[in-house]
Amino acid sequence: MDSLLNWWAKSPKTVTFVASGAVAVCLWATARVVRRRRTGPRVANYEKDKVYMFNFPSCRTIVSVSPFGLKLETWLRLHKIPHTVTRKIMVWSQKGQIPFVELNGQEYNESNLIIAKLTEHFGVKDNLTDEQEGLARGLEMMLENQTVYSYFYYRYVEDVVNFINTWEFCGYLLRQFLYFTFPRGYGKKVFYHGIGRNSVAEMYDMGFQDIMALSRALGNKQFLFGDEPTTADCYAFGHLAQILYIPINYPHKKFMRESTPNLCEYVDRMKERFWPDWDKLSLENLQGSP
Ligand SMILES: N[C@@H](CCC(=O)N[C@@H](CS)C(=O)NCC(=O)O)C(=O)O
Repeated sequence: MDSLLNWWAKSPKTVTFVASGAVAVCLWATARVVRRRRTGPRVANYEKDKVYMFNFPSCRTIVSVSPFGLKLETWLRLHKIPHTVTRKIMVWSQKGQIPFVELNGQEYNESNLIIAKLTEHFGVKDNLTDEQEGLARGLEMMLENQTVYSYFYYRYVEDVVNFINTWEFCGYLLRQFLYFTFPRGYGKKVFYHGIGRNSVAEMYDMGFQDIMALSRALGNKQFLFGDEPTTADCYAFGHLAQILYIPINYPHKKFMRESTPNLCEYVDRMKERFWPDWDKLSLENLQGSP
């Protein structure tokens, strides 16, 4: 014990790093074992045709730091689908990601596949023309296959410490581990995606151009396709809310404020329309479990 304390006194950074690595490995191994052992649904006494969604805990200024989770929750609200949300860390889908849902004892994962499944199951529809459907698909894929990597690079690589500090649901040791691993993991991720082979300025500019395209598509309308919101608005809100509401200095936030004020008003409009309980939920769910 004494030698451990001596080691801590001599090199606190190394000890913190080794300890946080050990904690993270234990959490990861536990999550794997729990995932493998699970044979039935997480929610055993489920109500028929009720969606049980799993998402990250909240941060003070945003209900979910997962754009995919925020999109899906907003979509469930848009279509008034009966649901409850469990906000926890270390609860992963069978594919190892968040968000995911259970419906009638069956897991569905990957947010876009979940939306497709629930659209069919609940018979909900957006009432768009074929042309609008085509445009919506293009905007959704732009957001999820390019824009997201542009702003994720900032938060997971360039400003990871400030970003992770908004995650009150993570303990001290886990945060130390994430400061170290996220920039490396995301650096690789964007490199193999391809966008990361460009300079950082080019990567950000690609995100700006996407945001400008959304702003032009919105124009003076209330929502992307008119006076009523549709699924495409849930995608846009899920992502743009990350940029506007998380208190870090994304270059995309400055760009939006200076160049696309219509989008800033639109994000607030979506929040007001679907999230009257935003502040309450954000503050109520700050703690992860375990
Ligand atoms: N394409 C997935 C993306 C989900 C995703 O990337 N979720 C993140 C949280 S925002 C996650 O679970 N990351 C952990 C991992 O990928 O290992 C979806 O739309 O559901």
